[in-house]
Amino acid sequence: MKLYTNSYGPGPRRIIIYCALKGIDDIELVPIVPYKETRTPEFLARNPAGKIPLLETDDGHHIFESQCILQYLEELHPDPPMLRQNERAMRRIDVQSALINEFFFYLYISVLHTSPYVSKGLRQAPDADVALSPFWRARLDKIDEIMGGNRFLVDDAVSMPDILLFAMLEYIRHRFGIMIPPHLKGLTRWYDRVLELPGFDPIALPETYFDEAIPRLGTRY
Ligand SMILES: N[C@@H](CCC(=O)N[C@@H](CS)C(=O)NCC(=O)O)C(=O)O
Repeated sequence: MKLYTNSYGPGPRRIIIYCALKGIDDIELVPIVPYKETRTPEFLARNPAGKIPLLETDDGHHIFESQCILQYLEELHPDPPMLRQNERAMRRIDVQSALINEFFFYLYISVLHTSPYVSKGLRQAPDADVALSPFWRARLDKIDEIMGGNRFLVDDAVSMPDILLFAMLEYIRHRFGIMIPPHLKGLTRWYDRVLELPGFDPIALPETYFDEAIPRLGTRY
């Protein structure tokens, strides 16, 4: 199997974190530069959406969308289970996963319209952040509320939503200086708990990602 990927994008990081936690080390990694090598005719023939991560199976099928790749890998590597067998946990996994994807959708549009990192080539409308910020904040509040007193997002063991959300929060923290709002104490503790999981390596963004923007703009909550 081959994974077309990079080492730091939030989608790619989901797969990297999953494989580290599961001890999967037999997938060949093919490094891809996003927005460049993702737009070539060869790449688009493999993934019409032109995105990484992209998994090529041993029988030549292509699977894209990080969540779909994780579901496929989970079928091959069911232990320890990241998508639970019991009905109640499965429903919580579905709800948390849906909220996480909504959270990231709203947040990413906000960031696109406000971050100097992504301003090139886009006509930014900073009001988008004002309009959308309550939407992503509400999703994060709900994720925290559903987690309640559990150690992880669904129960006391790691499951797929932990991986889905962590990769997103890690990326926006390091790239855009957006932190977990401090009133979400459960999620704040959860973030540190994930960082301590065995096999887990923190993200390393390429040098080219750093400029003076975060020091200049400060972190946001
Ligand atoms: N929903 C997709 C998002 C993937 C995504 O946005 N990938 C970015 C890098 S993290 C990408 O490949 N961008 C390149 C492009 O748009 O050309 C997933 O979860 O896999």
